[in-house]
Amino acid sequence: MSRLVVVSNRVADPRKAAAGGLAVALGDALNTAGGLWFGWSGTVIEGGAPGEGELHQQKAGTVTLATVDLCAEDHADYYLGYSNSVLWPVFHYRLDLARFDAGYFGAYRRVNRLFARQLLTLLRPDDIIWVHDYHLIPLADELRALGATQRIGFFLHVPLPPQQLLAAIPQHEWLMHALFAYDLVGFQSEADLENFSRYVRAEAGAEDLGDNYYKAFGRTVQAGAFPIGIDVDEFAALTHGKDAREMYERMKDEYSRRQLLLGVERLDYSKGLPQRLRAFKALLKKYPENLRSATLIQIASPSREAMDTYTDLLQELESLCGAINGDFGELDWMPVRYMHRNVARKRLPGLYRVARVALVTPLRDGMNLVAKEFIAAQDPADPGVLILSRFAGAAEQLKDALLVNPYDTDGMADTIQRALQMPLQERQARHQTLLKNIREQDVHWWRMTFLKALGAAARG
Ligand code: GDG
Repeated sequence: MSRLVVVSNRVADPRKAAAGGLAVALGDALNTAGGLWFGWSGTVIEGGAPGEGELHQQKAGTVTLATVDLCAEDHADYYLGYSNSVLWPVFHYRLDLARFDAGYFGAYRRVNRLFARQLLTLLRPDDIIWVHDYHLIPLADELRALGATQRIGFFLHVPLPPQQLLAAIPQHEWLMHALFAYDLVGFQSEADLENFSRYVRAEAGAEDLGDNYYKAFGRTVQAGAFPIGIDVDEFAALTHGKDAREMYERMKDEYSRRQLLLGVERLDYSKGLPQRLRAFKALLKKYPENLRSATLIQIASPSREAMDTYTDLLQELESLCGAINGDFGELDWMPVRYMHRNVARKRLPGLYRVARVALVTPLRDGMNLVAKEFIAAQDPADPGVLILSRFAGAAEQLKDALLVNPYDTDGMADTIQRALQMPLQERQARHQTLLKNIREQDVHWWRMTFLKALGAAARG
């Protein structure tokens, strides 16, 4: 059995319950065959040399965690710069927020080269390598240049924008060319796959060989949509755990008389937070029966705080929440409870379960796992309602959610009202289908489908 090598910008110990996300998703697969997880250590070395970084290795059960430090300049230009000031905004359709600084691209190449060089020393001939996300698009190309012949797959966790947007990145051709060094490229949704197919045909004259194989730049690659899921059973178990139950009991008393709406995400401009608050305000205006009753708890966990775009958003949110509470609040009721903090993962399901409505309304999202976690945490006998943006990858699968356009403030207010008034029978029926959706395509399905396709991909 081949060893699995996972490469992602950040590495986590898959044994730690607090890890969540990718760590939970890949933990099993890595554990099974004694895998290797490689990435940035999270350490920034002040005054270190660009393109250089020490390699550290540590055992976490059967898994080896191998990490590389970055110098301050590489962290600024590769991570905050090219990855999060160019690729993140453009891939989320936000050209207005992108900063095409001259130094960023050089650092992106340099760090990918550094990672390739360090990773190569750890590789075995029959390893299967799975590279994750936009920070590492050129990694396979760099590995190939050093002679690596292993199977290498890539999964993009964020959306791939349409050709005309992608083409705004000065190095768009270089990036897409680099994708052809993989044996398999996976996207979250059919829409992303369609954008890839259109781009490579229009910009690179790619030949469509059928079965999602494309030939361009003298190379062949297979592409596919592999929507990521959650571990439904693990999340259900968390929901019935002590911490989540405590959270549920505590909140239930307070909200038995009120209707709780909930938003949970990293504080990020892709998540549509100001739009959501405006829709909530419109709800209170248009449907005054919700005054003194509907309460929105918004958890916005801190993210990328070193960046101006994120601090600007923070200020905008604080001012919007303050204005709504000032205009509509009463001495014994505040419409918005906003928390710019992280809630412990073990407690999160308790909050999901007490909510009558979840507002998952990003302007763009690769998938969105909060939507799936919310479904998994509900009581099937009395489930809450999921309001989901049509622009989240998850909307392709979760058709029984109430789908909204987050730019349509009034439309969103009407949908919230509908959710608050939805009869029990309809809530149960919708939840049943949604639960089936997230069970059928859960995280194990995602991982196995991707790895099976990678193992079977024709070598080009
Ligand atoms: C990227 C893509 C894609 C959030 N706040 C807290 C907290 N979280 C956890 C959630 C969930 C995870 O973080 C967020 O995952 P999402 O999928 O919603 O969003 P991104 O972080 O943007 O992830 C996304 C994903 O990759 C996977 O491919 O779905 O589209 O953008 O698990 O629960 N966890 C805790 N406290 C918080 O306050 N503990």
